[in-house]
Amino acid sequence: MSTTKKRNISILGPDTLTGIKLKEPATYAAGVPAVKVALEHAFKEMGVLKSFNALSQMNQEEGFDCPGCAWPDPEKPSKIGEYCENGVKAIAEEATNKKVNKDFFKKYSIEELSKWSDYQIGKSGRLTEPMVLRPNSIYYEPISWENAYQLIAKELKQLSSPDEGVFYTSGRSSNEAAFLYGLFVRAFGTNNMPDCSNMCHESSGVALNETLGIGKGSVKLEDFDKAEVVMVIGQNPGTNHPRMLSALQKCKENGGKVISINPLKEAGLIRFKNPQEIKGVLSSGTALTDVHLQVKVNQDVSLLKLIIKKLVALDKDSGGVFDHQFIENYTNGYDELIHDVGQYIDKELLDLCGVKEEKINQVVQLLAEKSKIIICWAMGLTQHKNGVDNIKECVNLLLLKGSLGKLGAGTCPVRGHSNVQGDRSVGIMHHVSKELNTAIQKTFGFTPPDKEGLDTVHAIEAMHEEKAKVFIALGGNFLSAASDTEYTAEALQNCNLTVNISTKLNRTHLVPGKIALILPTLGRSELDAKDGKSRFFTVENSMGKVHQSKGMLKPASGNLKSEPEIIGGIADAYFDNKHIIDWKSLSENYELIRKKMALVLKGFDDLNEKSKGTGFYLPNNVRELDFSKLPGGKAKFSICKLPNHKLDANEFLLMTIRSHDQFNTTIYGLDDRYRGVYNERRVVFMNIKDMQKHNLKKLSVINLISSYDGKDRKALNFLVVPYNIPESNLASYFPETNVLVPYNHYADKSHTPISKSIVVKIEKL
Ligand SMILES: Nc1nc2c(c(=O)[nH]1)N[C@H]1C(S)=C(S)[C@@H](COP(=O)(O)OP(=O)(O)OC[C@H]3O[C@@H](n4cnc5c(=O)[nH]c(N)nc54)[C@H](O)[C@@H]3O)O[C@H]1N2
Ligand SMILES: Nc1nc2c(c(=O)[nH]1)N[C@H]1C(S)=C(S)[C@@H](COP(=O)(O)OP(=O)(O)OC[C@H]3O[C@@H](n4cnc5c(=O)[nH]c(N)nc54)[C@H](O)[C@@H]3O)O[C@H]1N2
Ligand code: SF4
Ligand SMILES: [Mo]
Repeated sequence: MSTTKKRNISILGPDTLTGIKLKEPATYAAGVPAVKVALEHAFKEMGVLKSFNALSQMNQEEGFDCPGCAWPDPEKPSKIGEYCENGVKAIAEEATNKKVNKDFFKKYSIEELSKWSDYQIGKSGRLTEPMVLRPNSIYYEPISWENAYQLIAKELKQLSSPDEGVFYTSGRSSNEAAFLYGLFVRAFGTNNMPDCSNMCHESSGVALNETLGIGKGSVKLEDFDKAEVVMVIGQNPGTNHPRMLSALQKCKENGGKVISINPLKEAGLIRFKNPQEIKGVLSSGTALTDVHLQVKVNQDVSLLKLIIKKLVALDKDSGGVFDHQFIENYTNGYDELIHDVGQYIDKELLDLCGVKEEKINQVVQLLAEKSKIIICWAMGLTQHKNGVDNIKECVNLLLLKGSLGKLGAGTCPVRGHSNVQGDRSVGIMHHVSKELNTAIQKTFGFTPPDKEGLDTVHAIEAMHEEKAKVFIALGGNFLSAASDTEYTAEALQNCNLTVNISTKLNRTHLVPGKIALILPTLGRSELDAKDGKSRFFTVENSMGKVHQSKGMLKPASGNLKSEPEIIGGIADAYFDNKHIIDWKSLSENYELIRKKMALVLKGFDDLNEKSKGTGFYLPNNVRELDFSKLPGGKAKFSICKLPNHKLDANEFLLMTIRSHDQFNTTIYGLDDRYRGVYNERRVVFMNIKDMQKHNLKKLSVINLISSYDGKDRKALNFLVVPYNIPESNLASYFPETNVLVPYNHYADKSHTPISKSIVVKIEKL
């Protein structure tokens, strides 16, 4: 356990083992066990009545949007229930009856709490009132809202430049809150708006913007019904987007094929027993994957290049494989792409990707014959040094096949947090958008800054170097989510003030700046009322559809404020109530915020009305095949390089992934049911041949060590679990392994940390 000098805090928490039980990995997802586990979580946290009350409103038209992932709801949500096991866990976690109040903080110092596991910390309950940690103190104490706002205002005013402030956002915030936050940060005078998406789909945003002119996906939910082929690459939907399995099921029932590309054979992609259907409970369910390509970690470009190369050969031989009309009309760079793939040798690509050629040929045959192709991906592609190229290679394939702008085809980056896409659409970004700045200037009468801001990795660096001194977070758990935990902890502790607007206690609260504030906020399932009238807000799902969400549960405490109100309070205090914007009135009136959003943001006109009912889609140029924003007015083929991993005999590539029982840094439980691991998180999945080579047995205990730029980083005490994973690859859970990710190693262009391909050695205990 590492500690800090200033306060005796454990940065990483305990590394003790919790009593593992292993079973065979599951061969299907959902079914009866999912319903059972979901209800257990719900009843334990919320009690029976509140559980049924909450679940009957979740993802329903007049209810609240699931606080889990960003997968869209169907046009007509099922009245029986439109949610999955992990959606239930998400709501149970938010609507828990347990409370973290002033008595809790009086009893436990942050030094003591920091020795608790993330699981224990998260299970403590909901935050109920604003708390402050004074200089050198180790106990949070209550503070009034007004004094908290004044304290923030004082610290912000003391900065020698607005660029010494860092304003983080996590993807659970509503559009209204995020818009107001972005507006305040710009009015304050900086673009330092790191976002959780910097660690997530930033590589997708960069790749899609450069090639197709929009940083979002192009498919809608109904495209899955019509798709002939769905490729799921670097994504584990059974755990992270469970209702996507229903979409894949429909695709299969309509004759479509599913190809999965993943170093692991994830249960959710093998077979699905839909718990919403009687047959899903009673029968053996629907087989999902037709061909699984067990690619080595971060060799997707090698694999895709080989697939494309084989398709080029087929197209030359017999024709009809590529959509030449589409290529001619809508793309640039075809000849260069064909020339590029021609330079590679099949055998070399084959060795690199580690997939059997016969399987690749099956996929090539499928792709050759079909043209309605969807490619879905998530963190398995984005969190590598060449994350952007991984996605560009997928776009290459879709462009060759003309699989864009038509029903049943397109790009599908599957988003993480339920409103991460919306937050970006309404202005959370460290980049400067001239268009947005002009619209803000016109609508609000102040000039936003035009200097690029800091993204997540650079914000950490700036805080570490004491160039940034105040850190404010609208949601999230920055310390545990970011790379290089110990370095990030030093960065946060260097700050004069750290502020977290949160629903639940997490480790970031326990690794504070000199002064720290916790500002508790309403969860999205809770009734948000003003003067006796309930308010709704809007969110955007993974497919660009904006709709309303209205909480109805009794708030965890009478002393919570909504996110917009908190932002309004901070802004009002900072500007001494003398700004061109009346922050207080604006922050309390969501209808007014939406009116302003409609004036500033493209596609949001008439937001108040349009967001009602099932909502509306934002404009998407790929759906219209309009590439006029790109050079030459056409979509772009890309030349992608192969990743360069030369591992020594004792080195591995480690991917840090999610277990079935967590939402990012929130640990729901200690089981990873689909992978057969129970009651333990400190595990490392390893190929049996590697175990033999390194003289390891099942459940041997090892340390993981990464060495970058001459610095060793260690994660201690992991149990070896023999698993069907390619040789020289390892998998382990985050956030426990984040300590291994060097803060200064990230994807080219997108700056997403390399959390899926960390070079590590192992140390036997
Ligand atoms: N229940 C639950 N739901 C969630 C989350 C959660 O933590 N829990 N998190 C949310 C968030 S913020 C996000 S971003 C998404 C994340 O959703 P995912 O991206 O599905 O999450 P990960 O667990 O990171 O899984 C990545 C998958 O990629 C594979 N993979 C890793 N490296 C490679 C590679 O090099 N190539 C290929 N082809 N595959 C690879 C892994 O084996 C794993 O199956 O889920 C969201 N939904
Ligand atoms: N090694 C490694 N690191 C990773 C990843 C990985 O795959 N591997 N994945 C990365 C990804 S994809 C992401 S998105 C980031 C996630 O990074 P974050 O978004 O920062 O982390 P979360 O764990 O989602 O944040 C959870 C906290 O959010 C707060 N919260 C929950 N709901 C609300 C709400 O409605 N409002 C407010 N204000 N607060 C709320 C709660 O206090 C809770 O403790 O982590 C990244 N880190
Ligand atoms: S798929 Fe995602 S959004 Fe839908 S219920 Fe499950 S966790 Fe919630
Ligand atoms: Mo994410």
